[in-house]
Amino acid sequence: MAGNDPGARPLAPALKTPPPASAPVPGTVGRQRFLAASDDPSAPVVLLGAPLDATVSFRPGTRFGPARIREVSEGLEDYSPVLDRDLTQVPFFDAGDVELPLGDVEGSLAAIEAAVDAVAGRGQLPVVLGGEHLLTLAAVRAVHRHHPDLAVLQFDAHADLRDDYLGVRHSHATVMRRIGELVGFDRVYQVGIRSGTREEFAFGRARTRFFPLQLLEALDHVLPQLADRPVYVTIDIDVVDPGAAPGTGTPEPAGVAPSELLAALYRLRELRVAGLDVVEVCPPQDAGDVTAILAAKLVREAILSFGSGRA
Ligand SMILES: [Mn+2]
Repeated sequence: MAGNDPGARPLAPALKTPPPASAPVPGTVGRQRFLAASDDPSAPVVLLGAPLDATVSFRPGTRFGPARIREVSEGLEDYSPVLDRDLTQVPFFDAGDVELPLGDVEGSLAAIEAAVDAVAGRGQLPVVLGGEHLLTLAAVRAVHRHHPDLAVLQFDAHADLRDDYLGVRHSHATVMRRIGELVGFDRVYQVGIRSGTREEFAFGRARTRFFPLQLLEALDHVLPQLADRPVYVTIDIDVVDPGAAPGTGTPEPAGVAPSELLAALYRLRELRVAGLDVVEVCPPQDAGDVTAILAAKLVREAILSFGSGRA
């Protein structure tokens, strides 16, 4: 009996992740980094992974999104020929992933909110890698605290406007409903939407700035309305056609081309973007990583578009 042997040494303590408070962004654990990330936690842009994968309704796996997006980012150049700028000119810090209490949706949202709040509170631009779309509620809560006049611009195949999904109010299928309740439905701009219930479409047409079945044309109306206020941009990768972005949990046929989504992103350069995410990348469903690579390219172009001029 080791316990009775005065010569017995206690077992080595279990390895623990570092106390979250010591991380540059509270609650995060560093893993691999995105292409060309800087070592400076005070960089004007902070990338955060939020591997939430709790309420997806069809095919799970978004928890692997942030890691895979970082991994494949190494295959991209750090130079954007469209923006004529490279990632060394726009320093950004990769804080790693928010550590989530698995199975605890409310606790996970609180952890994501705290991490994004720390970034936004320092005047840095949070760029969040998902993870499922529900994480956007946590991120918007945090950014909204620092920008009370925040508007939210959503690119998505789905309206995500259900009041509940199978009785659950916090779900990736209800996220824009909850966000509208927070910031005001007249500040929720929804483009690219091509799927939802009759009730969601009726609700969107009546309450939000709802632009179903169009993307670039919608921006002609949306951009002038957003000109004077901070904007949180949420990009659900399933807005893209599943032929070009199959690695997602709830694919919806007949979406836009990657080039059209990128063109939309470039048009947002004139906006005051206060936060951004790319969500719903599901690596187990991907084909040749094309969806993760597209997400990485969107992240690079977003950093180069919205990160400069913030230093
Ligand atoms: Mn969505």
